[in-house]
Amino acid sequence: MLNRRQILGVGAASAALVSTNAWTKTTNMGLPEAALMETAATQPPLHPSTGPDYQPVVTLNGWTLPHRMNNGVKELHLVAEPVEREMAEGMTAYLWGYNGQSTGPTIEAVEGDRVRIFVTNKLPEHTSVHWHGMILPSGMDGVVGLSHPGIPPGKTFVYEFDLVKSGTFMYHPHADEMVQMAMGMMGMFIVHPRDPAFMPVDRDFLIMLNAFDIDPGSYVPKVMTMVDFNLWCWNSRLFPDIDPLVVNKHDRVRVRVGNLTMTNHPIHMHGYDFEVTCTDGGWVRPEARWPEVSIDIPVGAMRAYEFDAKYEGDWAIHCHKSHHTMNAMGHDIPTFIGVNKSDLTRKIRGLQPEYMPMGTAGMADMGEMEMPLPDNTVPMMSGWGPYGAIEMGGMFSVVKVREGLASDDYSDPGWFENPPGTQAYEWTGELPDLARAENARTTITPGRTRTKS
Ligand SMILES: [Cu+2]
Repeated sequence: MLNRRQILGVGAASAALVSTNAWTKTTNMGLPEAALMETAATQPPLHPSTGPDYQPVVTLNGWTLPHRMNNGVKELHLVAEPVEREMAEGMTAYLWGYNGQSTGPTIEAVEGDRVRIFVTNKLPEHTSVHWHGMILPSGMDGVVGLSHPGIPPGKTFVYEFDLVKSGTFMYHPHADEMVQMAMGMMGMFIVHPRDPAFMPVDRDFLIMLNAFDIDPGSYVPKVMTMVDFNLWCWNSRLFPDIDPLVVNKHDRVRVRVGNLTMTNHPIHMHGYDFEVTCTDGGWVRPEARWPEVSIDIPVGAMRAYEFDAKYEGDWAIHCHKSHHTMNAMGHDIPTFIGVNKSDLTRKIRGLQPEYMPMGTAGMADMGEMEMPLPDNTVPMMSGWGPYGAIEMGGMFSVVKVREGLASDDYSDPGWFENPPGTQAYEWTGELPDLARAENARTTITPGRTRTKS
């Protein structure tokens, strides 16, 4: 027979069990509301309302998912669903994503937090969420068939784990992955250090590299494409409509870049050198860092780099694969450089007066031409700067460093005005005959220095 104390003990034990059981609690509390985002505009940083302070990230053309606290657990609600994403002005794609957008909302939490993430599946097939780079229990890892059964359409699964380390992580389905990722299902998961004094920055930007193959004039990605994608995006957005990275002069700036495409992307930023300070494996110790001006982001990986914003200006930031700074291009166009097409042009204009020959002097004229395009298509290269067409598309933006911006001001400050004497200019004096290398060679005497005093 149990005495009163033993009964109480049993009662306390079962109460403790109940309090760690997610289902019981959520039945009482109900599902956290699923926030939805209707716009592709960059949302202001979401400062923490509870717990340790941190500098929240800014996801270019994206947003951070709000959470609620439930008995010390951070609860979030992701909804996997078909979405309409404005990839650039004049072009919308029918994708799959989370909470109204692709890429999905950024998740932000703090090292040591326990998170409970509800995932509701509104797709026509099963899905799962893999928490890329996270240290967590095997059953929470989100590999369909291995970690747990797929989340059937219409059902909600719960992932719950402790965030044992800070850093930059990603999330994406590990279910029918080729299709679901080609459709745009991915997002980033930032775990801030518990100690706000650990590697603090003033601005912290997020870019997820992703790619689609959408024929000009159509809306749905071709999911069977393996290499030859035609839209190279940051957060499912294309230049000229990727927002700039607005930075206050003297800020310490971090840029975190994740890559869930099928190829590597050397991300090159002008005007600065910088150091890799974090990978999805963790923070890089100061003595292990080295300087770079381009950082290759491997497939399925993340690199974060940091710099002190010492130099004012408008600095290009882009993938250094030149085909990745183009939009919707066909790759089977012959090269016409040096070809005289005037005869042909005259004949075609007899039939079609508006015909324009392209590419005989290079392709730069593509940036300025207002060519008739099919509906729902972005020009191959476009975007206007203060001095003309920028002749870029795809994975391109501008880091705008300005003096005296307020700490949460990310609004576009317009174009940089170069101080007098600091801009390239046209030479209007006389042009001497240029010495050809061939002639130059004959004037060099072997074994002698070229310059005599
Ligand atoms: Cu690239």
